[in-house]
Amino acid sequence: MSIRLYGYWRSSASYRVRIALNLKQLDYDYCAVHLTEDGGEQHKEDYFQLNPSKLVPTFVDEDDDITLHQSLAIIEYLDEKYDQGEELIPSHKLDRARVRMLSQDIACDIQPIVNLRVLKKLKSDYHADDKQINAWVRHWIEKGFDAITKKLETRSGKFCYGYSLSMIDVCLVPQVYGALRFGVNMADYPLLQRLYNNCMAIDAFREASPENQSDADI
Ligand SMILES: N[C@@H](CCC(=O)N[C@@H](CS)C(=O)NCC(=O)O)C(=O)O
Repeated sequence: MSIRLYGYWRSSASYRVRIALNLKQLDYDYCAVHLTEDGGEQHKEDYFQLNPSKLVPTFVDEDDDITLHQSLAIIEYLDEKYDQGEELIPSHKLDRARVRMLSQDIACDIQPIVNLRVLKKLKSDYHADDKQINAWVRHWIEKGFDAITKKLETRSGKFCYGYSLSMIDVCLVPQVYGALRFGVNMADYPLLQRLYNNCMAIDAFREASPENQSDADI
């Protein structure tokens, strides 16, 4: 098995896949793609050949000649392929649908609106300043956090979906990291803060965190 993950330390989508790889107890090589230096390495020709979306992460399994994009698709693939480690997608179909629903509440309804390329467009074409950009990010994260708090009130236990880890926890932790970075007041989200803390007590989450990556620039 020879897995390579192309990612960026602060990218929440890359962070999701790093957590999943750790929870599945898989070794991998981390290839850093700098998203801001020199106009962004995601826009260079060699990375475009690997991922025409010009986004991270990209997952490569050389032994099986597999290249995958989209963090949730990668996580589901890993979970189906490898029995070892945590089961991230439940086997019962209704549980599975709910885990996907709550994961997508974060990965589809929050992160894409606050992604780097959206913020760059707000700046270049609509002349938003840093204060307005930060307010934009906080607004969409808070709207998303309000929604998932309500849904998790009836679903969570120690973790987002009851008492076992799932793909939702893998999505929540990077989104809380992003929220803290942009100044969301997590005191307004005690349930999410508690679930985040429970995950961060686990090595697989801590080792995947941005500040522990080889390309961390802090
Ligand atoms: N839906 C994609 C999102 C990928 C994505 O938005 N990646 C961001 C970092 S979190 C990125 O590469 N941004 C670069 C840019 O906006 O230029 C996934 O889940 O993998």
